[in-house]
Formats: sequence, structure tokens, C-alpha cells
Amino acid sequence: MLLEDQHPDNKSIMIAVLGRPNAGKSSLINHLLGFDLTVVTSKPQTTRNQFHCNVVIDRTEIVMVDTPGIHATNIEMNKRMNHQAEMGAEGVDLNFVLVDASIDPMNDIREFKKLFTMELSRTWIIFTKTDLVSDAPYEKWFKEIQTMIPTAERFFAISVKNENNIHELTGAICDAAQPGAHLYMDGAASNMNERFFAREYIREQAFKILKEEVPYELAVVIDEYKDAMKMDQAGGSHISASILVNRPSQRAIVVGKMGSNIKTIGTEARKKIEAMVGGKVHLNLHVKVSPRWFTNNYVLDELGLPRSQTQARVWRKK
Ligand SMILES: Nc1nc2c(ncn2[C@@H]2O[C@H](COP(=O)(O)OP(=O)(O)OP(=O)(O)O)[C@@H](O)[C@H]2O)c(=O)[nH]1
Ligand SMILES: [Mg+2]
Repeated sequence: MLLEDQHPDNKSIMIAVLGRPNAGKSSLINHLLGFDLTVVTSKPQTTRNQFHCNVVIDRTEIVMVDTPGIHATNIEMNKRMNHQAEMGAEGVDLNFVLVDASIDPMNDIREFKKLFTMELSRTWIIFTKTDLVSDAPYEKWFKEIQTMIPTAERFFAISVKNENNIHELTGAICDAAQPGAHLYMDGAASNMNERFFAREYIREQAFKILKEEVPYELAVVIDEYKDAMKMDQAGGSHISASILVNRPSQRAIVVGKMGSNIKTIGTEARKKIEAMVGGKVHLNLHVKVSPRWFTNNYVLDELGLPRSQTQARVWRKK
């Protein structure tokens, strides 16, 4: 479709969805999309990259930028995750700062403010998980937040579990959208491709079944992606992926007794990838020990986590 062919009543808005790890950013995005595009788990630091998640309601295109939760860290990968969140907020029309209402929200927002170094443009504060809170002083919290984030213009107290204020939030987003062309004229759900989401869905299953530090010292890289549609290939798509771990003992945990863990990860991820591509998928998983992969530039680049410009300058000076 050509730009000039777009409907004259089209509206559009781009929103960065920001906050601390586990605040409910990806859950809210999936809820507004109406399907599970981005990965949600009960563990903090699930989202590692910033990317667009798009939905069109009536004639309004809403582009939500999912971002990693901002956290204090000395680990190279995690610094780059924080940088991804700041990149996600660049040039957007509106920021949502999500705050979990169920655990010490004011402490959470102070930490966020300390670690998020960018100036926030127009911002709405979204208190999340209100189903877990019986009575909370949202108005008072919001007033205090405004002293830290002067661009915070309003707040919503929501829950994706019981739909509290979701309808109101959706209406307010559509009202805030400005007349203009849709960015994704072909109706694409994301700026990331199926290869990216295949990687995410494999990692999601690993995050769900593995405990303690293993999920954080694990990454997935796609070694081969043969798309049945593109190659006109009967019998489905073929995907080979490596699950990288830091230590040999973690390899044994990921594989599990008689291969039980890797089998579950593979089966569950395959089902989700098949639903995404709308066809049969053959998924081969390998577990590889790659010591300290989370400090390795090549691996981090492959994972879509480039170093920040400030880091790059420091590196070049040496
Ligand atoms: N009870 C309740 N739980 C919620 C709600 N929203 C999210 N959660 C849960 O909170 C946990 C974290 O949700 P995510 O959406 O992954 O949080 P996130 O902010 O994207 O986390 P990171 O990607 O790690 O930064 C999951 O277990 C969700 O099911 C809610 O409205 N109510
Ligand atoms: Mg997330």
C-alpha cells in the first residue's frame, strides 16, 4: 500500500513501555494486542531486547515498544539490556512507566529514576497488578512521582488479571493518538521477524522450567532457519537452535534426566512457533557450554544487544 492510499482518518501513536523488571510490561502489551506475542514469565529480566508490538484499533495504530526492565548491574549483557530500554524510549510520542502496585511502588520508582538516565518526554504512570492490592493511595503516590518525573501527566491503576481499567486505558491511548499515516502499512505485528520470536519462544520455555541462576546464564541463538513458505518446502519449516550456558553443570540441568527438560522446552516452544508461522515446524535444539557468553561481544551482537554509544566511545579511547 502506498502512503497516499492510507485512509484520511488514520491515527497513530508510539508508546515506550518502561519500568523495573517484572512490573508487568510484556503482560500489558500482550493484553492490548489480544495475543501472546512477547514473552512473559514469572521471573524478572525476561525481556532482553526492545522491539515494536503493534495493534490497530478502529483506525488507530498503536505501536508499543516492549523494553527490558531497568536494574542495577555490573554484567555487560545487563548494561546493554538497560541501554535497550533507553533506546526504546527514543523518539516516542508517549512513555508508560509501569509500577507494580503490590510491592513497594515508591521504592521501585525511585530505583527506576536513579537508573534510567534519559529525560522522559510525555509520560503516563501505570500502576499494575491492582488485583493483588485491596486499597492503595494511588493519587498520593502519583503526586509524589510527579516531583521525580515532572512530565508525568496522568495515571492509571490497572490489572490484566481482572481487566481493571484496561478499557479506560485503551480509550485514553486512542484519544491521545494523532491523525497521521500508519507506520506499519502492511499490518505487521512487529519490527522483529519470526526468527527473533522463535528464539524468544525457546528461551521462554527454558525460563519457565529452569530454576535459580540457570535462566540468567542462558541464551538462545538460531543456527539455521529454513522457512517452508519462502522455500516452497513441503513438510514444514526446519529450525536448529543452540542453547548457550555458562558452565558444564548447567548443560546437564538444561538437558535434564534422560533429556526430559530439553524435550519439554522443545515440545512447548515448537507448538508456539507453529502457531506463529501457521504450519509444521521441526525444531532441533543443542545445548552448548560457552563460558561467560554474556560478556562476549560477538554473542551479544548476535543477540541484538549492541553496546551503547557511550560505551563505544570509552572503548575506542583506550
Ligand atoms: N496478579 C497479577 N500478575 C500480573 C499482572 N500483570 C503481570 N503479572 C505477572 O507478573 C509477572 C511478570 O510479568 P511480565 O509481563 O513478564 O513483566 P515484565 O515487566 O515484562 O518483566 P521483564 O521483562 O522481566 O522486565 C508474570 O508472572 C505475570 O503473569 C497483573 O495484572 N496481575
Ligand atoms: Mg517483559
